[in-house]
Amino acid sequence: MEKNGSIVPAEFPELKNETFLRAAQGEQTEYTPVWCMRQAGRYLPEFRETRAAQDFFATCRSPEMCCELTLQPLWRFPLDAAIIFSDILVVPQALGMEVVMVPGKGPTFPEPLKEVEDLLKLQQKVDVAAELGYVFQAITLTRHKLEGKVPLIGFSGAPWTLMSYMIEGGGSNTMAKAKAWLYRHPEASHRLLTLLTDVIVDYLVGQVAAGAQGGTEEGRGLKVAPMLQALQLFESHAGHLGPEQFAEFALPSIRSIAKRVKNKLLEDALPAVPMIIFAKDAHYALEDLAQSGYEVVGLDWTICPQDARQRTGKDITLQGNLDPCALYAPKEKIGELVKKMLEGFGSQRYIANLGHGLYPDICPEHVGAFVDAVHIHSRHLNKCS
Ligand code: 1CP
Repeated sequence: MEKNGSIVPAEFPELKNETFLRAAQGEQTEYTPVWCMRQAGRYLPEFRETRAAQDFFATCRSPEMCCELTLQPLWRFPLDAAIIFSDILVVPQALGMEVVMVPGKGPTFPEPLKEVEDLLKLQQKVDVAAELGYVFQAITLTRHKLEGKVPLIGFSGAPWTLMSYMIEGGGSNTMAKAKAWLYRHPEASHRLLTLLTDVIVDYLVGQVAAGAQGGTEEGRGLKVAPMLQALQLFESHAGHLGPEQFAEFALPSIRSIAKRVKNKLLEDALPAVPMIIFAKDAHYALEDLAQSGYEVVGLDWTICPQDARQRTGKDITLQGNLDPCALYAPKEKIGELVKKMLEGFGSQRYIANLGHGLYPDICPEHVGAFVDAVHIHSRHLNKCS
């Protein structure tokens, strides 16, 4: 694993649990795989302890810390996938913007984009390996330390969601400033979205290269490797756009990212990996999302499983969508809700998850109850079908 003192992406341990990857590719599974968005997070006391001493983005820049935080939930729960600990806002940082974590407030940009001219301050050509190499190192290290237990998911924010943070300067209830750009400066908005799309494509391909099996310096990927990773694109602010703005300002980049990442992986002789699109609150675009080039469509909890199945067709894997707040319910109730969700989606071509990330005050024991309920009820459903 170490070569000239540095960690290299090669000779990873053999994957022991392929259930998540099988479901993502549309193959039969013995049970429904499950993972949770934000499974590495503040609801875990050990996470709070590890994170307490350091600045959030300093944590993101430390491959050892990212690795440790990624693995923490796996020591507690029999999850079927890990997601690398990082944040979507490392991409605006790579474009030259400052982002700081303000305790009690969240991520903040001291100098957000205000005028169209501010676009010129951004790096127009980003050397992704130089700017985000620390994420790639975290992925390589984590792939080793995972010991093949489960696959590792890499991720990025989608262009519209990142653009909205870069203009708002942080979280916002209305996204009024970012949406004003779409109405007043459509051409500049497209320029920014294109710049982000270019960076995201290189960033996602770099993540696969960092975790791909057989990626030795002598013959990177020449042997076609088993797929040991997946990628998720987070369009967390899709719900602020209506159908028309989504079609104009979000969907084209979402489609382009899937197509370009897949082409680039092929060109670079890297393994193809399943891709997941999670566009929160974009129910109006469900049919389009199912056709946008991703193997898996992630759903928030406002969509009923049966409707989602009917609208997306048989050739797509769905992921989601229990309301994170359902985990405040007593454990028996969580079991009932999971059973209902599984009956709605069916146990195949399905990856169980929440409809959004875990909240910091959710009890870890209830997360365990959710994971166990998915495994138990899906095995039962499979036996009965
Ligand atoms: O101090 C802390 O620990 C801050 C909490 C925190 C954590 C644990 C933030 C700040 N980011 C993260 C990690 C993180 N972020 C992961 C880790 C892997 C995992 O899921 O286990 C991931 C995938 C993200 C992605 C992310 N960051 C998204 C997309 C998912 C989503 O929630 O919709 C978004 C929108 C962000 C921005 C962000 N980062 C952090 C916060 C509090 C926010 C939201 C800010 C806001 O809009 O108000």
